[in-house]
Amino acid sequence: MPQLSKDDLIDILEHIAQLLELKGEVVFKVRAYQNAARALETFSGNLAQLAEEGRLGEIDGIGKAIAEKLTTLLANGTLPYYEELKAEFPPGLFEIIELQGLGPKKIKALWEQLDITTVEALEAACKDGRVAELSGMGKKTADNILVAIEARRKHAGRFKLGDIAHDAERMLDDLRALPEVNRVSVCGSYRRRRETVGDIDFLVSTKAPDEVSDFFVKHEMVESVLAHGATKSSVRLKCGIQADLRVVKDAEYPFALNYFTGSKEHNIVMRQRALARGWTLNEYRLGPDERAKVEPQPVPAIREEPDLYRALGLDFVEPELREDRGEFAAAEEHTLPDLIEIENLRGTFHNHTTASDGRSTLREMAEAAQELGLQYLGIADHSKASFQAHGLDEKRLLAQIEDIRAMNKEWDGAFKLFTGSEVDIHKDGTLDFADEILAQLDYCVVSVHAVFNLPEAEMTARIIKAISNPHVTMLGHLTGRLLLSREGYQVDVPAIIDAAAATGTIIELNCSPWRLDMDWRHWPLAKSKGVKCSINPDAHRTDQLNHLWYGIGAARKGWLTKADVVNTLPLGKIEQALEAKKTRR
Ligand code: DGT
Ligand code: CA
Ligand code: CA
Ligand code: ZN
Repeated sequence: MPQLSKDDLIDILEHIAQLLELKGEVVFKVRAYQNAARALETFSGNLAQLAEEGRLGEIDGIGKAIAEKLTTLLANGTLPYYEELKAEFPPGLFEIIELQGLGPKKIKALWEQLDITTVEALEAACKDGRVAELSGMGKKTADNILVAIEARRKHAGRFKLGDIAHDAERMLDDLRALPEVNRVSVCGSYRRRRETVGDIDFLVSTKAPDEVSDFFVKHEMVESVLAHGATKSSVRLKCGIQADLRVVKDAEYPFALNYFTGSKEHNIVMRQRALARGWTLNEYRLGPDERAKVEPQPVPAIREEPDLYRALGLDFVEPELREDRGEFAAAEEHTLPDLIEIENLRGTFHNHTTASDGRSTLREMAEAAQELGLQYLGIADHSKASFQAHGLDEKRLLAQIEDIRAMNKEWDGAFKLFTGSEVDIHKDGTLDFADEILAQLDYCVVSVHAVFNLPEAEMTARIIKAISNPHVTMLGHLTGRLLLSREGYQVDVPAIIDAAAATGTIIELNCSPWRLDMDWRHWPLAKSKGVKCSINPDAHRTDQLNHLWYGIGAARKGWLTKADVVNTLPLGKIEQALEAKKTRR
């Protein structure tokens, strides 16, 4: 069993304080636990070692009784006192405790007088007027509780990276602009570019923690303050997501940056590697482990994150790869990939215009692509089966090809639009356009847009049949998932990857932040089979060309390099890549 972390201990202390308050314990006893939690937050030494030496009570703010409990927790991972205390309460009450703005006194009154022990019962009692009738509550309290229950529902889930990235970057810029701030970064799942994010973690090093924390909690984007301290603050942003700020000394920064970037799984291996060298690693420092069974090696100076990796015998691991999915072996063997960067992109495919369901015209899309510095843009409006999306029939498609050819003459080689189509894959795997039509296009993407509910084997066969057509250049949004709202359809992804490899079909990384499909977890397999990726924004408006930023994050998370992604090829080379499948033996 892994040892409890400092954060785990802080959570337990805070929880004990809440439960004691709910029980009606004397104030000083409650305070003792709250103070101990605060003391741990700012403590930067080696907890495990102090505990082993029986010296936890020497930490300012931690008394003898709590020191003993912490020692037990660190040694055994559980604490009988805590387990017994929790057992005194109905489990549903713990969810009520989590509601914003409901203190222990009110929770106690609701429990004792109305027998309310679940959020559902609380909601009903607020609605039928029973809560308003309790002494010291009133209609206003009942209404506030309903708002808190609603907020809990809304915030229970996770957020799409694309829904919070703007706020995260803005806060980052604003923190960076403070003269007091020395170093700053976003950490956590955001820095690792996960497709969804639970909360945003900011880290700052400064000599003026109070000023920086005050700035953070008073920021214009903040809706409410959940916690406010010199080293740790939490807020709810107006967009709904929680954001944490950690403030450390500059010497602690590389360790905190690494710890709070995670993932937890990655951190565990980092700690083990430190221990193996006779060191302990936590969010504040790398130091000699006095309990070490091996003779500790001298601890090297660490100023930046790469120094830490080097000290542990590793090449620097980019944040996107820190999921404990093979990065340690590769970092040891110097075989980590040189990950793709946004500057590597030369163009992109799968974009819509007003001809189907897009909001920007062909010319607007072309101009926006040029402004982004791209050399080419692939158009792919819907085909006729997607009638809700105003899909193009053969006649309109051929007319669009003429328009594009005329426009390309204007640019005279400096920029190029590629003619294409996002062709629907029918239920039986046939395509929405005949080969004679497809043969006139520079490229085409094929996608499933209807009949999602096939059994896995049938869906897999349907897609494989579609991509076996030599005119099909790439496969669009492989699973059809919509993040946090629609599961992808049942499909055997490894079998599709094999078929793409066998047929020479490119697989799209649809980088609309609603999709990010094919998922980053499958790209290492695709790459190992030699399948190429095209990072496609599926833009329906000029500003959605910026989805490419999410695509780069997802591609990096999938271990992809510039060489794995076709739309890094410049004009003059990309044409051959689009033709490659048709000219295969
Ligand atoms: P999220 O917010 O659910 O999208 O995911 P993360 O990865 O941002 O997780 P979060 O915000 O709870 O914590 C940020 C990082 O802090 C996490 O990636 C690793 C580190 N961390 C937090 N709690 C623990 C822990 O109990 N043990 C270890 N080893 N690391 C932790
Ligand atoms: Ca987080
Ligand atoms: Ca967090
Ligand atoms: Zn589509």
